[in-house]
Amino acid sequence: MAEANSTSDAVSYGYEGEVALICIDNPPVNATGIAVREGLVAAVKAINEEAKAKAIAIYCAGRTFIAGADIREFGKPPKMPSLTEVLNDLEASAIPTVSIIHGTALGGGYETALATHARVGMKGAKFGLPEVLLGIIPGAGGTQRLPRVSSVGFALDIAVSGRHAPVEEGFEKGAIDRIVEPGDPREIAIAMGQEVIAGTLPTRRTDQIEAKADPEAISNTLAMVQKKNPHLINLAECVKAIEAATLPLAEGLAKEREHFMTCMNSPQRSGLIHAFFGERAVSNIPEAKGDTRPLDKIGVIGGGTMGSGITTSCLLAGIPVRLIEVQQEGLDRGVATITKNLDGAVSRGKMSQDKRDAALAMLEPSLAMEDLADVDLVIEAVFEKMEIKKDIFGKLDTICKPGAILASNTSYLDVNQIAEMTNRPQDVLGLHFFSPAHVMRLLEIVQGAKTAPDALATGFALAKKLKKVGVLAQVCDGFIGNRILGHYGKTNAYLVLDGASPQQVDTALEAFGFAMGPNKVGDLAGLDIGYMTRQRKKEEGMDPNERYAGDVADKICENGWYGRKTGKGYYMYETGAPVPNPEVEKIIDDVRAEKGITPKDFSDQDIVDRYMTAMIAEATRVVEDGTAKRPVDVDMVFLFGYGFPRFRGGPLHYADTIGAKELVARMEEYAKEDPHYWQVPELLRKMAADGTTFADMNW
Ligand code: T1G
Repeated sequence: MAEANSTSDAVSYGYEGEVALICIDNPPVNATGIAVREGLVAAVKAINEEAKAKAIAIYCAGRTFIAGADIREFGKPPKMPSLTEVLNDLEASAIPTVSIIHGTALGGGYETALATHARVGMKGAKFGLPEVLLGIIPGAGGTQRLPRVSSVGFALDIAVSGRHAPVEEGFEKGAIDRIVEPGDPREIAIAMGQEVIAGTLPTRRTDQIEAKADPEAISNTLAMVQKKNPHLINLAECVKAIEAATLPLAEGLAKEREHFMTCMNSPQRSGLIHAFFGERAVSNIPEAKGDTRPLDKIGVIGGGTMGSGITTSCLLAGIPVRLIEVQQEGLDRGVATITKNLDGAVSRGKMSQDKRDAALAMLEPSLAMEDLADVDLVIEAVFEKMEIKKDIFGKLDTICKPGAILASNTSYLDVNQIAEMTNRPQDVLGLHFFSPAHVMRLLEIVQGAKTAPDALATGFALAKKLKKVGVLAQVCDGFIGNRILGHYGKTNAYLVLDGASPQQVDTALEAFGFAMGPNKVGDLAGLDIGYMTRQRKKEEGMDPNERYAGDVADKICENGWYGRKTGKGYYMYETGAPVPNPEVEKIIDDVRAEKGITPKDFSDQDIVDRYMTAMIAEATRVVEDGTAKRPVDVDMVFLFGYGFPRFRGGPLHYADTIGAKELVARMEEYAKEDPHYWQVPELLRKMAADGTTFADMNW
């Protein structure tokens, strides 16, 4: 413990002259778990009772100031004292208090700082109230105290965006009282405590400051959140809580509590917290740990959409790339796309012009595969044809240095077959990026039968370097995401064949929370990709029991309508918002007539239930056969690669809100129409029988 007197496992206090120091030490991020809450109350009480100090300075050990309440405590029976009570005691301290912020002061952490009588931030530190990203709102005074020390407008900005703001900006807005050079938090705590005593660092009790009302900012923000995030309930709750900041603090805190509990009790909270921990859990596996190989230079083969996106992602991460194409025209197109991607990042304020120039300078275009002899990793991103990929890996085997990792960006194909084209299958794996590869955060890391542990761990190291969410997948047709998509995508087609319109399906699923319905997504990605996959599957031979799902989509493609890139698909893309393509309606009617289908009415809920049940069915099989390690891995694939609504946590987190019994019953009901398609996974039957949930299978 940093200080002499421990008041809990995580808090200690001591004295330097007339300055009392409270140290919080609760790794990894000093979250305000019960040990911190109890320890802090006891320390403030003891120091005031001992009456030896004229100032109290609060600082944290480790890499950061308090990064929030302990999220792992959510959903469990609350332990007293609550953080709100702790901070009210802290604020009432007769001896003035100051908080020393290094790293990040977030959520309950920044609320702790707001309850002290002055806030000092080290240059480079960040602060924020990111609770909304977890489906809740600040619940320990943040919505009441920030408007008092700063303004209602700034409080709305910080709390509704959830962004981590630099302390320097906070200083300008009154949210931070002093900026100091970075240094040892304890030393700075002593110095700032002395400044409080000397009166050179003014202090003020936040509860004695009145917040100035700003009804315009409140109504504008309310309108904005309802327009921008119509699904999320907590943003409006947050605005309403901040609106109460003009009340006396005790009343305002009570209001905040009401809005906080509304969010706490919403399923959105558990979905968003599942997403928070899931994003970290996917790389918290043995395969992601251990030795890795160097990633100082990467080779990318193919300058198409995927190749140039992957190259951009590497350059943005500061990794030099050698880009290989077979013809000058293709190479020029690749370089042009990469340049456009980087310029886009500059125009969106994501990077400076200097950084853009430096990134582009690390790009080495080449027409010679031999130039890959010295790279650490090759990522092949050429046409999705096995023969082409096999040919390339055969060549790479003779060109690349020993120990170089050979990866394929294939979306479906068998990585083991590709690896067999080399004498080094231990160096081969799949690295499946998602389009646009410099934007989409998902990276499926596909383990081949002979992939070496350090090659696999290097895949995860690359994901971390590229700020991607790397998820381990085993080899099968389409790995985790595309295999599941391949299954539930048919439900979309069956719904249209049996009576729903493509627009109704899209609208129902957008109301469920998807950013875009499946038919709009098809138009965006290009309907020709699905068409080629269906042709490949036909050539490989389909199960005679399977109901073909491609009748309508095939006819659309056979008209040369591939979606946005041809201006026509399920929708027309002339001017403004896409409008339904009336000729598709005719195609649907013709196909139904051909197949003797009498269309039936589906409610939007029917559509969501069938679509989600199909997704859950195949997702269960993917966990059952080990293609995915745990349900959370499937969930993160869909959150970061398929636009699944984050507040629902992912298909299997969502499945637990329905329950295995109900899901089995639904599938058995739907199976009356199509027993082959609606087979119930054994795992789901077992869960229905023994009451286990997908959450029970996560670790
Ligand atoms: N509670 C519990 N564990 C936490 C945590 C938290 N608040 N924050 C991080 N961790 C764990 C995380 O799971 C990981 O564990 C390890 O710490 C390192 O995190 C009343 C109710 C601080 C910017 O939303 O944004 O306060 O995987 O890998 O990339 O109003 O963590 O190693 O086992 O993310 O350097 C509000 C959440 C809470 C901030 C560091 N606070 N944390 O990022 O490391 S709600 C937040 C972060 C609240 C009050 C309300 C980031 C970080 P493991 P990491 P990092």
